[in-house]
Parts: sequence; C-alpha cells; structure tokens
Amino acid sequence: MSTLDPPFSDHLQEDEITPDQYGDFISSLPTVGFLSQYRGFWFPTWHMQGVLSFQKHFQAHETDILLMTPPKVGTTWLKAILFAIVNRKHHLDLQKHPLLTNNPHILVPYLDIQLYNTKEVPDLTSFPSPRLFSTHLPYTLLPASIKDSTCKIVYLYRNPKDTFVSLWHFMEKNETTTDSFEETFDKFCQGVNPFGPYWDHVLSYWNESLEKSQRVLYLRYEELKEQPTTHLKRIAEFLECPFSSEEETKGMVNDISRLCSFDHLSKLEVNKSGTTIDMKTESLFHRGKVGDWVNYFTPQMSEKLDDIFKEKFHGTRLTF
Ligand code: PAP
Repeated sequence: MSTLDPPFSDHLQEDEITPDQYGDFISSLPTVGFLSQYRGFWFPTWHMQGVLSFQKHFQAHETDILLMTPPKVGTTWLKAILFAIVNRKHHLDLQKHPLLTNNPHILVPYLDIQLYNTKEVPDLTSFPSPRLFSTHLPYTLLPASIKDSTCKIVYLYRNPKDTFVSLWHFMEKNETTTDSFEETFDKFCQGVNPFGPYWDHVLSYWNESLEKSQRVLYLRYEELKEQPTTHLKRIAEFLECPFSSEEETKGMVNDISRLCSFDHLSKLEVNKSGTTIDMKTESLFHRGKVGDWVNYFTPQMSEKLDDIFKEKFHGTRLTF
C-alpha cells in the first residue's frame, strides 16, 4: 500500500489538492478496469486530472451556456444544435457554416476532458460571449462557481438501454475495454461506467431542474428525435434568443434542424475520419436511432434495467 492510499482521497477536499499531488491523489482512488471512483461516480482515470483542475479553477460567467450530459446520450448532436442556434446571426450562409468543417466537440468543447485536461488553467479568453461549454460531470460535482451562477444549463438524457448500447459500440470501436458485452452490461447495472451511475447522473440534474426551471432545461434524446423543430424553438426560448417570426418564415428552424441531423453531420468528411478527443471521430456517429437496443438485449437484460430504473426513479416523474 502506498503511503498515500485511501486516507489521502478520503479526507482531502479537491480544492485543497495541489497540482503536484494530483498523481498521488488519483492513484489512491478505487479503480475497476480503466475507471476510478471519485465522490460516488466513476471516471476514466485519464480524465481525472482534468476533472480536478476544472473543479478547482473554472469561473462561470453569468452569460455562459453549459451543456451537461452523461456520455452517449446525443451530446455531439446537441452541441451542434446549441452552436447553430446561438451563433445563427453570424452564419446565415449555411454553405459556409463552421459545422461543415468542424466536429461539434471542437466548437463546443468539454471543459473537464478537453480544456482543463490539457492545462491546469487554460486560457478561455478567446471564447466569445455567450461561451458555450460542456461537461459530463454530475451536478453534485460541478464547481461552486457554476452552482452559484445564473448561467444556463441544458441537460440531455436518453433511454438507458440505447445509452448502454451506444456506449458499448463506442468502447468497442475505440478499444477502451476488453470486457464482453455481458460484462460491460453487468458493470453498467452496478453503476460502473464512465461518469456513472447513470441513474445518479440523471437524478442529480433532475432535482436541480425542479428547483430552478429557469436555469436548467431538461431534454430527452427521444423527444428531440421525434420533434426536432419544436425542441429547437424551446431551446432558443430558454436561451433567451427565440426565433423571430421572420426567421421562422424563412425556414431557419428547419434549416438548423437539417444542418444538425444525423444524416447530414455523419456524412461530412470532418466527421468521418481522424480523431477527436483521442477517440475515433466516426465512433461519435453510429446509428442515431431510437430503440436500437432491441437488437442487442435479451428479455432478461431488458427486464433487469427496467427494474433498476423503476426503483431508482420511484417517486419522480422521470420516464424513458
Ligand atoms: P459522447 O458522449 O461520446 O459525446 P454522444 O454524442 O453523447 O457521445 O452520443 C453518441 C450518440 O449520439 C450515438 O448514438 P448511437 O450509438 O445510438 O448511434 C450517435 O450516433 C448519436 N448521434 C450523433 N449525432 C447525432 C445526430 N446528429 N442526431 C441524432 N443522434 C446523433
């Protein structure tokens, strides 16, 4: 046992840890495979330094727009939508839109796993206002500056069965794990998956959205898929930049919806090759469908997740 084993992680608050102690702190956390457990959630160990730096240093602006998600629920899609809505007046010519040549994760970066992962204190001054950022952190682990701010939070979640299948494909494609489908599923059911437990992540923002509906917009992948334009308008209203009737008449809502659609984004050269955040870019676009889980789950697996989520979401209005 190292001299800095469990007691180190147990008694220190993250803001007390200095950067030269990060390595010892991170290696003192409980691990399962490539995941480390930190304050009740499981993180890919290689993201932990970024998580700690982000928690310690990030200063929210009141005008920030923050997209919060568990992994594999459609973050890439919603990043594209938010960017297109917020910056629509600067990019009226859709033939030259930045989304045609930039992956959405480049336009709306993750704070923890992109910006604070590369530098202890990254320079964020070049981001125009309103700043658009994202994170996979649960609400409980957000830096105080976000919790205390009035900045806008958009949260997206998805049916856990499709989320799991999406995660499985993603991990397989990127060779993140040697576990089988069944082993990965068992871990998911125990809450041991990146930024899991999934239910605790969803509940952390749900509770906040109930208390502060002006601040947290709660969206579901399946609803967005079913009625994209309705939700695009809802998002724009929430962000206090509603589509004008002139914009609607000109078809701007439909244009943005098409620009950000799976069929459009997944066929762009920029999204078909290379890597993004050390992951194969193409692995961010698998099928983009609702209900793909039926092709992978046994009836027992389906029932098991139904039971878990029924119990975890008992007493809430959350449904999948
Ligand atoms: P991340 O956590 O790695 O960023 P994220 O973007 O949240 O992943 O989720 C990826 C899922 O969103 C994939 O789902 P699938 O595996 O079931 O196919 C991906 O295909 C889907 N997705 C990506 N872009 C879009 C889009 N424009 N419209 C709908 N779904 C999309």
